[in-house]
Amino acid sequence: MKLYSYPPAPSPQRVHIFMKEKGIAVPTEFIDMMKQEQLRDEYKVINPRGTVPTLVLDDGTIISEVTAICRYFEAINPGNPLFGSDAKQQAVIAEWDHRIEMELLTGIAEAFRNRGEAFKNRALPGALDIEQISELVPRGIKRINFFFEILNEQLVNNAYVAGDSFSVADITAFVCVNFAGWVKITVPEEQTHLRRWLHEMSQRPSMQP
Ligand SMILES: N[C@@H](CCC(=O)N[C@@H](CS)C(=O)NCC(=O)O)C(=O)O
Repeated sequence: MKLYSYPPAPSPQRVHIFMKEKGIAVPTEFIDMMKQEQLRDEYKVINPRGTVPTLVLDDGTIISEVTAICRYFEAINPGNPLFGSDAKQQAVIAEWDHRIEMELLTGIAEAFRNRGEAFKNRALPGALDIEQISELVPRGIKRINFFFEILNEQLVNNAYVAGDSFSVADITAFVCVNFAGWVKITVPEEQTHLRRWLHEMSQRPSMQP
């Protein structure tokens, strides 16, 4: 098994935190996104999508979605389940994890990639060159601020994002809340529940930079 990764980027970060929480170590090759190594032909032979992370299994199977990689790790290391134990817990965790990806992560990506020279014609990650749409920047900012309010509300009566135990949804949310800082959005003073949770998450050994 081998992981291809660029740990400073949000998607790979989710996998690295997950692995630390589960106590999993996998040989890892560094793909330098600053040098656009994810778009080189040598890498695209491994993952034609041109994205990181990528997990290659011993039989050659390629897994290139964060959630799919984490699910694979969970299945082969079922102790300390991060996708939930019983049916209800699994559904609630899946709901929050998916919402955070679809509503918060995509909002941040909209705001981050649709401005600036660095992402000119690179408005989406991966192999498809696509032009920026400047109107997506304010839309993304609005989506981030809205979802921070949703998270703050959810954390009023819940210790963790998906209830009373730590889960993969906390990892996704933690990475996203920090990623929002890349577009200069931080948790406002008045969102005390989200701030409490963020502080607690940042104390976990797996979340250390
Ligand atoms: N759909 C993949 C996307 C992973 C992804 O977007 N990774 C980013 C790094 S955070 C990437 O590879 N970007 C390549 C690029 O910007 O060209 C997932 O959710 O795992």
